[in-house]
Amino acid sequence: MLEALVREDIRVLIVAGDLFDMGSQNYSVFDELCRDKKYAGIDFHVIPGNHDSAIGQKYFTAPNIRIYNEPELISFGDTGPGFFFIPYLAGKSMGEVIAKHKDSLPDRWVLVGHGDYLSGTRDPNNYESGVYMPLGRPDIEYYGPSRVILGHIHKKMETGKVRYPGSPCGMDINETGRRSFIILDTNDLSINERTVNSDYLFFSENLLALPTSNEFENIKNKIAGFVKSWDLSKDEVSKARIRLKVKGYTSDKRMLEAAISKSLEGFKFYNDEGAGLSEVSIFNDLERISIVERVKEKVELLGRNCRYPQEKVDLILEQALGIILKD
Ligand SMILES: [Mn+2]
Repeated sequence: MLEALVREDIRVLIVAGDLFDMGSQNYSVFDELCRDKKYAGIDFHVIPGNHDSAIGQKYFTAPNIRIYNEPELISFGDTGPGFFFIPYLAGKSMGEVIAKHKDSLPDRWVLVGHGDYLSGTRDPNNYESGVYMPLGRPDIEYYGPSRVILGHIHKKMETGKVRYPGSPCGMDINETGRRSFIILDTNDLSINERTVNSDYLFFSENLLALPTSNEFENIKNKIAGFVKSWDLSKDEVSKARIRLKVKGYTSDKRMLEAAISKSLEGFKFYNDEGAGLSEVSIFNDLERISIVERVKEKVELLGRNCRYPQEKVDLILEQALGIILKD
C-alpha cells in the first residue's frame, strides 16, 4: 500500500481503526516503517478502533504519525473538504458524537469512523458479534456528510454514501479474494479502489458431490467454474490458498480426491489442509444412484427456471440426497 502511495505521490494515509490488535504492547514495527525515509513524505492519520482503542500518541516516535483519541475536525489544504475523525468510543454512537460537534462542521465534510453502519440491511461481521459504535441512516440524512468512510467491517462494502474499504490484507480464510484500499480525491470526492499486492489470496468454496455416473467429470467442471470466477493471473495463482468444503456422496473417495487435485493443479490448499472430504460418504447402490441422476436433472431444471443461485440448487439437492440415500 505504501509503495502505491509513493508511486502516486499521495501524502496522506488515513487508517480507520483496528490497525493493531488488542493486547499489543509494542508498536515499533509500525513506528519504524513510518520513520523509513522512503515513507517520510506520508502523514499517517490513525483512528483507534475497538481492537486498539488504547493506543495513544506517546506510543510512537515517528514525527509523521498522528493518533486521534478525541473526535476532531481537520483539513488537508485550503480547498478540500473537512474531515471529521471519530475514534471508537465504547458505548457511544457516532450520531451522538456528531451531534456535539454539528455547529463546527463545514458544508463539505467527510466522516471517518469505526463501527457499524445500520442501514437496515446488515452483513454480519465474522469477527465480532454485537453492535459497535453504530451510525444510523438518519444520522447521515440529518447531518449530511458528503462521504462516510468506515473501518470495522473486514468485507468491502458500499451502501449509499457509506464506504467500507475492507481489510487491506486477508486475516484468514474468511477474508476471500483480492484485498484493496481506496483513494479519495479531495477535489471531487471521487473514490478509486486499488488492489493491495498481498502475500496471500484466500478462496473458500463449497462443493456438493453426487454419486452419479459422471460424478468426477461434474466435480472437475464445478472446480473449473470456481477457478474461472477467481480470475487470477499466474502470479496470483501462486499466492492463492484454497479451502474446499465438500459434502455429499461419492462412489469412490480416492477417485474423488484425485479429480479434485487434478482440477486444482498448481494451487495450494489453505494450511495444507487438502480437499476436505470428511463430510463425504460412500454410496454404491446403482438403483438409487439412477434415482439421484433423475432428481439432479429435475432440480437443476427447477433452478434454471426459477433462476436460483447455485448454492440454493445445491442445498435442495443435498436435502433430496439425504432422503434418497438414507439407509
Ligand atoms: Mn473493529
